[in-house]
Amino acid sequence: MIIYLDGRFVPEEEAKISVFDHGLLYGDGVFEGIRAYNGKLFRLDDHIDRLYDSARTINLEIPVPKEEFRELIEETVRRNGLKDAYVRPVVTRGKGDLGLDPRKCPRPTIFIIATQWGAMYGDLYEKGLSAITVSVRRNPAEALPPNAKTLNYLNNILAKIECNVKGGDEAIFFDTNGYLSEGSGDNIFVVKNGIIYTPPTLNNLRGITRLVALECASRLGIQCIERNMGYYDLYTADEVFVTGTAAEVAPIVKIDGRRIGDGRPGPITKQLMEAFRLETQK
Ligand code: PXG
Repeated sequence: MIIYLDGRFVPEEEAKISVFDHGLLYGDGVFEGIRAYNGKLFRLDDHIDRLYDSARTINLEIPVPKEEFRELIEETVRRNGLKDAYVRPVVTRGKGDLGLDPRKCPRPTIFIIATQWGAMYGDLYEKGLSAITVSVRRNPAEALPPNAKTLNYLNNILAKIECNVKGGDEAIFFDTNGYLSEGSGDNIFVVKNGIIYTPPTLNNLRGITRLVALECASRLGIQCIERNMGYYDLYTADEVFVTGTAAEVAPIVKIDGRRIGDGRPGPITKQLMEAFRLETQK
């Protein structure tokens, strides 16, 4: 595996960063997760824009213009000979001292990993996932905005741990107001009476797959409404699905042990799964 690290393409064994890197010491950095389908990076510009916006949120200046970053990502995929890939660009505050102060970090660290990665949930796309609503709340926007994709992912990992312990495939977050937020690594949608609902993006990541799903739905003539929801909306839904670069479009058929709809992936979810698949093959 060839990794891009700070200006060089190196074998994985040589891709090492300092123990003084603030990305490691404090989770001080930002990242993206991008898929390539058939050699083409899916919605690359949107991911680049979000990476730079995440960096802007934490006052981190990425020392490379967007166009160059874009080419580095494409080159990393090429050098690894990948057609269908998952790519992880990371920018950290860089090497500093043991204090928090980012002014002690003169140069951000940049690395890009590209790897083969198929369907995240295997055969669950046909059967549907079982989800767990977790007691840990999504980080409030006034503390750490979920819109910024930072390396500080413990909030999500705590949700995943709780979900694992309770035997689910994916965690579902509520925010500190009790509103439905998102999954640990994907956005959430509820279908009721033929209409798709999804939470507004203050309390979740502005997912790129989320946008693609909304585009597909509107093209199919399915009405989509952004609105705050509670667990009532979740438990009484006809269909629930999640979207993400890793998860793609994945049906949820059980939540907290309760059957959603008829307990099988619903027609609107299936329609969107197919529309999304076609979108990735364009
Ligand atoms: N919400 C969160 C919290 C995410 O981390 C999404 C939504 C979906 O966004 P996109 O733009 O990809 O549609 C993500 C995606 C994983 C994993 O293992 C997921 C993500 C990052 C790293 C790992 O599921 N992010």
